[in-house]
Amino acid sequence: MKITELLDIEYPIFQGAMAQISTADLVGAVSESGGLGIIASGGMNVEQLRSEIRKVRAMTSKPFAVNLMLMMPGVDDLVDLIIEEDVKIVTTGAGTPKGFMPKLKAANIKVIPVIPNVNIAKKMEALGCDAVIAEGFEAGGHIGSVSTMVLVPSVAEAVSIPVIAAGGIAVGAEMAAAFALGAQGVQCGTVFLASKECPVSFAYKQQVLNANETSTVVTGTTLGHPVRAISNTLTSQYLMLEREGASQETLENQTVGSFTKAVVDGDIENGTLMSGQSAGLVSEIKSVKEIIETLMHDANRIVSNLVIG
Ligand code: TUI
Repeated sequence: MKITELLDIEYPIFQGAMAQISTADLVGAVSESGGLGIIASGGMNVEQLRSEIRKVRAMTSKPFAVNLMLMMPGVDDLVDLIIEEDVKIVTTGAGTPKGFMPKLKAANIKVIPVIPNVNIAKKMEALGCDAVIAEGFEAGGHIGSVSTMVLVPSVAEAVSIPVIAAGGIAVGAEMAAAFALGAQGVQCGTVFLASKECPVSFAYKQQVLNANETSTVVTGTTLGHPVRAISNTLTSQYLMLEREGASQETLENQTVGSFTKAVVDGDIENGTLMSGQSAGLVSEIKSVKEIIETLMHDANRIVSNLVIG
């Protein structure tokens, strides 16, 4: 079954769950425009998540999802809330949803994990997941090590459930390419970060618009949790400390509260401006509706005109 039919959405475009960013304002706009809006529950408690779910429902009657950041403590309570609030679709990140599968499936919830390689994709299929989001190294935030170009066809070959491509996708040409690689949909974060409806500081959006394809860097590789963000004073200091072999404690102290500094305060030098490499392809702030319609229109036009050989 097509992913649009499976989830009852108009367009095969997911909005990536960005912690502290993908809240009702953005999610409601994406779902109302025919894509799949996804609430990022990372950093939220039960009451905050309940409030965001209800705000989205006040904005749209169309389907939306909640993302579970599995590294976060307190996920159990959020799972119970999702079931209680009758949310129909859950995406997961940064771990395996194994422990929650019986509960989620008993509640008839579609479960769609983000995965960084074929091995984990196969495990998710065996667990009974409904689809997977194959997220490449180009993505923003916490990332795996395989590029989208290699990951998507490898995962599409290895599993029979639908594959959604993520990491680096911001324009129609890339959406067309993702479908050519075997994906049935795309998930985009960075392009929605720069949307009118996105609640981040204007300074953060401006840095995405100013970025080119070389503007992001990956920090945290030495600690085993690589994170992609726009290069600034904080990432330069952090990378220097990593090169000098600084301790885990020293490195972790560098980034305490740094994401909030970027999202809320607009501190573009000392905040962590998580973003994918596709920031280089985003040059103007558009409405969510315009972003979705442009992606669909351009991808279809490019596919129709494609000639090989
Ligand atoms: O989760 C993400 N991206 C994120 S989470 C996040 S919050 C954060 N902030 C600071 C430091 C660290 C995290 C920011 N960005 N993407 C989805 C993703 N999932 N990428 C990689 C994975 C993943 C990794 C391992 C999924 C499954 C997995 O293992 C499954 C297993 O077999 O245990």
